[in-house]
Amino acid sequence: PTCEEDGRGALVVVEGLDRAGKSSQCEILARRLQEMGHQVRYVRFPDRSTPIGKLIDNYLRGQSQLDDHSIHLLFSANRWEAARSIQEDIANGVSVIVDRYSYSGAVYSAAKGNSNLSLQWAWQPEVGLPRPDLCLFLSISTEEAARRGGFGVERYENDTMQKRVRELFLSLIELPHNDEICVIDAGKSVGEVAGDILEPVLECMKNVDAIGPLRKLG
Ligand code: ADP
Ligand code: FDM
Ligand code: MG
Repeated sequence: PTCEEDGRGALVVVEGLDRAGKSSQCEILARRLQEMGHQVRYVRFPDRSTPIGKLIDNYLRGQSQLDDHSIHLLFSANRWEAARSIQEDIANGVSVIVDRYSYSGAVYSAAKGNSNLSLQWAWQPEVGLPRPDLCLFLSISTEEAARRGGFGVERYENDTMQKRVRELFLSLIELPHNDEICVIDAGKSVGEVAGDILEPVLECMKNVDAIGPLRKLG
């Protein structure tokens, strides 16, 4: 028996720059919540395992070239194909921890220097997707992130891109409708960040039944 036997799960998204610590923190969070008796699923985007995800993976590894709008819509489609199962889990009392979501989707595409793709255009395909009950933005400077290891070979792993991504992330989280965003200082140690994250997540999980059913992104 778990505490959310009669209630729904929470949809918690973790966002941030490359090497902000998202994947490490998602794993720690999922494990801690499980140990506390909650039902949890950890999901990451892009989900490279589906047919759409394989197209994305090829693109990120530089194995294919795609129009900026086209790859953008594939990233969004990759979330839409997972939306139903996320909704079902949430309804069944399972909390879903998501590693990157619509914010990465809009921001990375709009950060591309050579595209005329606005943040506003990039957001549109996200409208109607399950809306996170809480978004944890792991905030880190590009310099600090770079110190955590050199850039890999994937697309977007370069200094110019990361700087633009950070600026766009910051402009997005300041929008008034994004009230569920919690900014976390990701420059601290792994353990400290994990501690800072746990508190707002537990608070959110306690409050989801007061929020009512899972909402949709607008
Ligand atoms: P992301 O998923 O955001 O790209 P990761 O969790 O994969 O980030 O972490 C990127 C790298 O930084 C890994 O080598 C990880 O061990 C290290 N790392 C993660 N969090 C911290 C931290 N708080 N302090 C120092 N190094 C960290
Ligand atoms: N990315 C990720 C996007 O450009 N759009 C998206 O919608 C998502 C979810 O893909 F550079 C980018 C961000 C990053 C790359 O990231 C894959 P991971 O977290 O290292 O797999
Ligand atoms: Mg990661």
